[in-house]
Amino acid sequence: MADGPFTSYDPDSGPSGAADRDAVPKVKPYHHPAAGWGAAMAVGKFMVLKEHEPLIGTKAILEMNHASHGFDCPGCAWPDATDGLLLDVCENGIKHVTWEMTHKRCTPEFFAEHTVSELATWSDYDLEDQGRLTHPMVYDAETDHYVPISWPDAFEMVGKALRELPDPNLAAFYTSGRLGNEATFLYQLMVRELGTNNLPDCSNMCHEASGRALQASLGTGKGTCDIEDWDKADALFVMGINAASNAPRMLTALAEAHKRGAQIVHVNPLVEAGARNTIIPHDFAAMATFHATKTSTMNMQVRIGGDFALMRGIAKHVLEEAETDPKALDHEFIERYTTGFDDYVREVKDTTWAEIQRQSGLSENEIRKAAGIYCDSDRTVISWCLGITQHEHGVDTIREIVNVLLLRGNLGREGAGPSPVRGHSNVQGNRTCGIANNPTTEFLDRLAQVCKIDVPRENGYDVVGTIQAMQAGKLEFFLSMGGNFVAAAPDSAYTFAAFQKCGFTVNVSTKLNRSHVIHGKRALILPCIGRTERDIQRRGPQITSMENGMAVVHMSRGMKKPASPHLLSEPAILAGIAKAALPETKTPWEYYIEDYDRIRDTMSKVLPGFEDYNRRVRLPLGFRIRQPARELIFLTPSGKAEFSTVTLPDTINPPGVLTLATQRSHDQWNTSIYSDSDRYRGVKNLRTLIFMNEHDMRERGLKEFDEVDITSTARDGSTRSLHRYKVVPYDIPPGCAAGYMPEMNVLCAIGDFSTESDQPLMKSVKVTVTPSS
Ligand SMILES: Nc1nc2c(c(=O)[nH]1)N[C@H]1C(S)=C(S)[C@@H](COP(=O)(O)OP(=O)(O)OC[C@H]3O[C@@H](n4cnc5c(=O)[nH]c(N)nc54)[C@H](O)[C@@H]3O)O[C@H]1N2
Ligand SMILES: Nc1nc2c(c(=O)[nH]1)N[C@H]1C(S)=C(S)[C@@H](COP(=O)(O)OP(=O)(O)OC[C@H]3O[C@@H](n4cnc5c(=O)[nH]c(N)nc54)[C@H](O)[C@@H]3O)O[C@H]1N2
Ligand SMILES: [Mo]
Repeated sequence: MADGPFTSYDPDSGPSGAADRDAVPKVKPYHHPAAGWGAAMAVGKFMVLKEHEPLIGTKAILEMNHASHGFDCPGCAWPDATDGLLLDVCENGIKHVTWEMTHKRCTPEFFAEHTVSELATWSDYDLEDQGRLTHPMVYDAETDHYVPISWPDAFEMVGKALRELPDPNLAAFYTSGRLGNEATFLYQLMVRELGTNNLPDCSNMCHEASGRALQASLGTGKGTCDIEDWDKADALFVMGINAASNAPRMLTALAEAHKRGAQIVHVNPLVEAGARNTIIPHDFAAMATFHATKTSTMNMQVRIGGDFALMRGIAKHVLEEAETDPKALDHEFIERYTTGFDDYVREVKDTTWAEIQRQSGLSENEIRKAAGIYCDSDRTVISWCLGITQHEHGVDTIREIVNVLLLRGNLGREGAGPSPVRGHSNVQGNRTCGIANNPTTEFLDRLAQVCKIDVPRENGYDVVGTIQAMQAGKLEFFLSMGGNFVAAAPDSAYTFAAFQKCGFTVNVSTKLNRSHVIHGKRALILPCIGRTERDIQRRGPQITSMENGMAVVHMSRGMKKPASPHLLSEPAILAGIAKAALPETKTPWEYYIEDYDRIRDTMSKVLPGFEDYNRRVRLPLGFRIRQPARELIFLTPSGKAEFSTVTLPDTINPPGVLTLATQRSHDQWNTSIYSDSDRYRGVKNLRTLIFMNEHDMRERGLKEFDEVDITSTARDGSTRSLHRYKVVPYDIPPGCAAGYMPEMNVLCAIGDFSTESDQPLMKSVKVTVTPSS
C-alpha cells in the first residue's frame, strides 16, 4: 500500500494489482495449450487458496450455464452450448463466480477502522479483496468514514436529492453490463420518469462502434450470427480479441471448427494464446490425455489500427479475382440486397497495394493469402472485439468488414455473417431493454404509451459526456448500477477530479472499489445480491434474465444464500429509490417487485421480440430475438444493405511515437484484479509494464525490465505520464506497444474519443517511451 493519496498508477503511488513488493517479476514465453491443465490448476489454486470456496464453489459451478436451470455465468457474453451439454464453463468464468462467492466480508467494522482518505491510497486489488459488502453505508464527511445507514434512510436520502434537483438533467445514471433485464427495464423507466436520458453505460467504451456500424450498414445494431453459424462456417476470422482470456468458451468453437477442417484466421498484433492451440475447456477426457486441438490456421500480426487496411486489401483481391472468376462475387446477392456497390468498387480500385501494406503492416502476399481463404470459403463468419472498436476509425473498419462480407453474400444464411463478441454478460440486454443515452423515437413512444409516463426526448450524456459535465459543474447527482465508473473511464486524474466535484455519488455494488473511495461530496454504497445468490421476494423465489452476445435471452436463477442478510436485489433497490424520488409516480413499483413476472409482462408490451416473455424465458435454451438483417430485411434508409465508401485513412505515427493498446491481462476482470500475473503472455508478478517490439527497444537503448516513463500526447497537445514502468520485449509489430487497463487509463485523454462512435481511443494511445531518470 502506498503512503500518499492515490494520484496515478505509478508503481509507487497505488498500483491496481496485488502489489506484493517482494514478488520478483518474471517473463517467460508460454508454450502450453490454452485452457487445459494450466487453467484447471489456476482454478483450483484460486478457489482453495484465495477464496476458500472448494465445496460450495464446486456445487455452484455445476449449476452454472446449465441449459434448464442454474444461473448465467457472469463472466462474459459468449453463448452457452446448445447441444444438450450440461456444463459449459471455463477457467475465467469459474474465477469470476468464485470472486463473487468469496467468504470474505467488508463490514461496518472494516469501515470504522479505516478513513476513506486512507482507503483512497489502497490498490484496486486491496479494495476488492475485502470481500462482499454487507451493509448500506453513507459517507460521513466529519469523520471521513463510511458509516451504516438503514435502507429506508438511504432511499429517502437519494429520493430527496432527486426530488430537489431543479432539473433532472443534473443527474446521470450509469449501467455496467451485468445488470439483468428486469432491473434494467425498471432502471430506465425510473430515469425517464424522472425526465432525463442521461444513461451512460459501459457499451460507450466497448461496442458502441459495432452498434453504429451495423445499424448504418444493415439496419440492426447487433451481429446476425448465432453459435450454430460458428459451428457451420468454412472460414472464421477472429479479429482483435484475446479469446483465451476474455471469451474462453470460444476456444471450444474454434477447436471444433479446426477439427472439421475449417480455416481460422486470427488478426491481432499479438499472437494470443487462443490463436495457437487449446484443450477444450470442458472436455475432461482431452484434459486427461493432454490432447490439444489447434485453434488457428493463420495468424496475421496486423499493425494496431491497421485492420481497415487489411479488410480493404481483402476486398481488393476479391474484386481482382472477379475479373477472371465470375464466382468470386455473389452478383445476385449484390444486385438484390445491396446498394452502393459501384461506388465502393471505385474506392477500392483507388486504394493502392502500397498504401494497404503501409497501413496494415502486412505484406501483399499475406493479405492475398487471407483473401484466398475468404474466396475459397462458401460460408464465412467475421468476428471482432475491442481491438477493432476502440479506435478513431472503429465504425469505418466494421463497415469495411461488412463490405467484405457483402461481396460474397455472407449474410442471412447459415454459417455466415458479422459476429461482434460482446463483453459483459448482459451488456447487449441492457441496450435491448432501454439503456441508451440516445434512444429511438419508436422505443420512447412505446414506453410512454405502455407505462403511461411523459418521456424526455432530448439525448442525454454518454460516459465521456457525463465526466465532462461533472467537470463543468453540470452534474449534481450520479448513480451507478454496478461497475467501477472512475477506474474504467479514461483519463484517471481528470475523471477522479470530476467525480469529486459531483454533489452526490451513489454506487450499487457487490464489492468495494475505486468509485467508492473517490466520491462526491455526499456518497452512498448500496450493497446488492449477486447473480449466484437466491432472490426471494414477497411471492417467492425470483428468476432474472440476460441476453447473450448472440441475441439469445435466457433465464438465470441464483442458488446461494446471499452474502449478508442486509442485501437487497437490484430491482428492489431501484424500486426503493424510485418510490422515494417520484412521489407522484403511477408506476406500481411495489407490485413489480413482489413478482418479477409482472415486470416481464410489461416488458413484453414495450419491447419488440419479447412477446410471451414469461413463458419463453423459461424454455430450456431461452429464445432468440428476431434479427431482421438475418432474414435479409434491412431497416436502412434504402431498405438494402449499404456498402460504405470511405477513403482509407492514414493512421501512421510520426517517428518516435508508438501506438499503445491498453488491454486486459489473463488474471483480471476489467477493474477487478485477481493477481499480477498474465499466464498466457508468460508474465508473473508484474502489471506495471509495457510490451514493446525489440527493434523499438533497441532504438531507445532499452533492455528487458528497464524502467521507462511513458508519455501520451493528446489531440489537444496535452500530455499525461506514467513513470517507472518495466519494458517487456514482445512479439508485436514495430511502432506498436501494449499494456494493462485500468492502470494505463491515466494516459487516455478525456477528449480523445472517436468522432465516429464517441468511444474513448483505448487501443490507440499515442506515446513516447523514455528511460526513467
Ligand atoms: N476474463 C475476462 N473476461 C472478460 C473481461 C475481462 O476483463 N476478463 N472483460 C469483458 C469485457 S467487458 C469485454 S468488452 C471483453 C473484452 O475482450 P477483448 O477485446 O479481448 O479485450 P482486451 O483485453 O482489451 O483485448 C483486446 C485484444 O485486441 C488486440 N488488439 C489491440 N489493438 C488491436 C488492433 O488495432 N487490431 C487488432 N486486430 N487487434 C488489436 C489485443 O492484442 C488483444 O488481444 O471481454 C469480456 N470478458
Ligand atoms: N484503458 C481501457 N479502459 C477500459 C477498457 C479498455 O479496454 N481499456 N475497457 C472498457 C470496457 S470494454 C468496459 S466494459 C469497462 C468496464 O467498466 P465497468 O463495468 O464499470 O467495471 P467493472 O470492472 O466490470 O466493475 C467491477 C465492479 O462491479 C461491481 N459488481 C460486480 N458484480 C456486480 C453485480 O452483480 N451487481 C452490481 N450492482 N455490481 C456488481 C463490483 O462492485 C466491482 O467492483 O471498462 C472500460 N475501460
Ligand atoms: Mo466491455
